[in-house]
Amino acid sequence: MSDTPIYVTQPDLPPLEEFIPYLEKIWENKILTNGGPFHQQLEKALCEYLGVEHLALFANGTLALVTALQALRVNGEVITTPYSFVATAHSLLWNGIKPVFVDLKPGSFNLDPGKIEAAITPQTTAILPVHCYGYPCDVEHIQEIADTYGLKVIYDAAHAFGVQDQGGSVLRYGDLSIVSFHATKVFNTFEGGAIICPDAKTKKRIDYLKNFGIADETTVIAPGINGKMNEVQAAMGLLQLEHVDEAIMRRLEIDRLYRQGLGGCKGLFIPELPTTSRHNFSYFPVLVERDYPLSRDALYEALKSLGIYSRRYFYPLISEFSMYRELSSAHKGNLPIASDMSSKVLCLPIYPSLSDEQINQILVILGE
Ligand code: T4K
Repeated sequence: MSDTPIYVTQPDLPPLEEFIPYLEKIWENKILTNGGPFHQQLEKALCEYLGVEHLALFANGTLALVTALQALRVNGEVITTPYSFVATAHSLLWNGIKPVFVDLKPGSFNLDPGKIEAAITPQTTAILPVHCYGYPCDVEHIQEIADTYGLKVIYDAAHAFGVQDQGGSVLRYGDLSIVSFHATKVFNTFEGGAIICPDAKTKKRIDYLKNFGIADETTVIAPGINGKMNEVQAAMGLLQLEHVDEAIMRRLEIDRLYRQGLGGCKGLFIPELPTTSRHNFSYFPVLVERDYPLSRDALYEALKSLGIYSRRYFYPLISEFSMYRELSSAHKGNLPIASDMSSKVLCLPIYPSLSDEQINQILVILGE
């Protein structure tokens, strides 16, 4: 039994005394939100860190997704994955768009581009794939289909902060990408998120849309939402940026310890790391196969009874929730790979303050 609960993740918090000067500055300025100085600094700092040119901060990743779809005037039907957090498909419903679920590529956590074309109808206007656990999608194939059919591509890159391929940040793909800075993410601002945009013109439109659509004191260009990140969140982001590389290094070490420890464990399949030039180790998914002594759910419960809170990300599939399951694309027969993955996956605890001792404890239980 673990003395202190071990969660699937724990926020990486910088020393409190380092945060106080930021708070003092906010108290001094009395600018709390609406694109204040820390907000502006963080947008600049994140562009530099991520190697992207334009980025608009948001209060959370979901509002960023909702606004990204609005900004590109996406409507009708959008092709997306059922294997994600509900926010992915919810952002479509919030825009009055019909989600069309397409299955995963065998052996992957991401949309199968080979199955996208068959799901396109005259109503399809965009594709909304997810770089699940920070594993990049087959971006070239997806873009090829989008170009052929004249579709927009918006990446839900909520898990992909800091992930790079040979050409740089994976956030540069598609028409827009969104990231999440939620407390459970590699880089957190308590709650937070951002849209990565290709040019200044698009960023300007997005900046209006996240502030009710207000362009100036007398002009409102669209029914925008209130999606603004506040100054406390932005200050947290600036401070977190100083520590995030160290945090990712520790995550890498934990990933290695798990891989070494679980390598010979019969019935547990450990997916290979992506072939990216930089991964962020945001999650540690394992697949509990039939020849493991316990079922996936029994293992989840056994860990829980010992104070270890793994998570079944992503079970159930989004397509199984009541607001989606009547859609024809939500039928289980349409999604065999995603259904299989969802029935086997277990995400083990991974976060910088997880100690070697705690990891050993988890390894012993899994190997018993
Ligand atoms: N797209 C994708 C693909 C996403 O995964 C997400 C979010 C979004 C879009 C939307 O982005 P945001 O709007 O959230 O920025 C969590 C997160 O709430 C959610 O952000 C995340 N995905 C999802 C995968 O995981 P839950 O319901 O599992 O979170 P919760 O509260 O159960 O937290 C998990 C564990 O983390 C807890 O057992 C303890 C620990 N924890 C959590 C919080 C909030 C802490 O130690 N401290 C904390 O403050 O959804």
